[in-house]
Amino acid sequence: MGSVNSRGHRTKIQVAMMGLDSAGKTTLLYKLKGYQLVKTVPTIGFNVEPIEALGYTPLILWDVGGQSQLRANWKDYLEGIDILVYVLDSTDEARLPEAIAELMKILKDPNMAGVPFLVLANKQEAPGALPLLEIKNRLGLERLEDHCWELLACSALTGEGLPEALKSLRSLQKSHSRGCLHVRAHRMGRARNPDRA
Ligand SMILES: Nc1nc2c(ncn2[C@@H]2O[C@H](COP(=O)(O)OP(=O)(O)OP(=O)(O)O)[C@@H](O)[C@H]2O)c(=O)[nH]1
Ligand SMILES: [Mg+2]
Repeated sequence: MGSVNSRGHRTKIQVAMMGLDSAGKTTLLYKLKGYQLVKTVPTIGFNVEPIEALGYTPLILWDVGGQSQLRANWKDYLEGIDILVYVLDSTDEARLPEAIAELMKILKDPNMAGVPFLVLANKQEAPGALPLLEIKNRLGLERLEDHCWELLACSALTGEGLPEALKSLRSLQKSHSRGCLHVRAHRMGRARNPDRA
């Protein structure tokens, strides 16, 4: 998947987006594209879109279907990726353990060695969404030593947190090539201190 020019610079940043079914991946993809809110259907296979911003290397965002019978195929999308985006449904407390277990499986894949990842706690605008601090504690990502990661709150519905998500992807991509500088958790519209997330 990786794309490098003759000077060794990335011409595209390949991003795989995964997470359980109904986490909001497809809604996120099209919101990031700037489209009007689209009504989604469960993704069978994948959607892929370039996300371009003036002056930045384009991101190629692969949105992979998350239904349980499709997850065996996730590994096929990990080869050559620069960053993983893992989307959680913050309102689905019942399936949070399953979502975390699937993330841990992905991180064990040999293609994920050293690959940074961004966890998006989506649907944060919904009543009953788990607070980011609770999600952060349940994820226990501090234990991971082999990856740079960030955790962000967002809403694909309102678009809140998405500019920050794009910023995170840029900084994680740099950390991929320069070593891990930081791990962070950001809450929507609040201070950026992880202890206050
Ligand atoms: N309240 C709320 N609902 C959302 C948000 N993002 C997505 N949804 C809804 O969640 C449902 C599932 O969204 P999708 O984007 O299709 O989910 P997906 O992760 O692509 O699901 P699969 O393709 O099956 O893997 C839809 O009804 C969306 O409208 C959000 O930020 N807030
Ligand atoms: Mg989908």
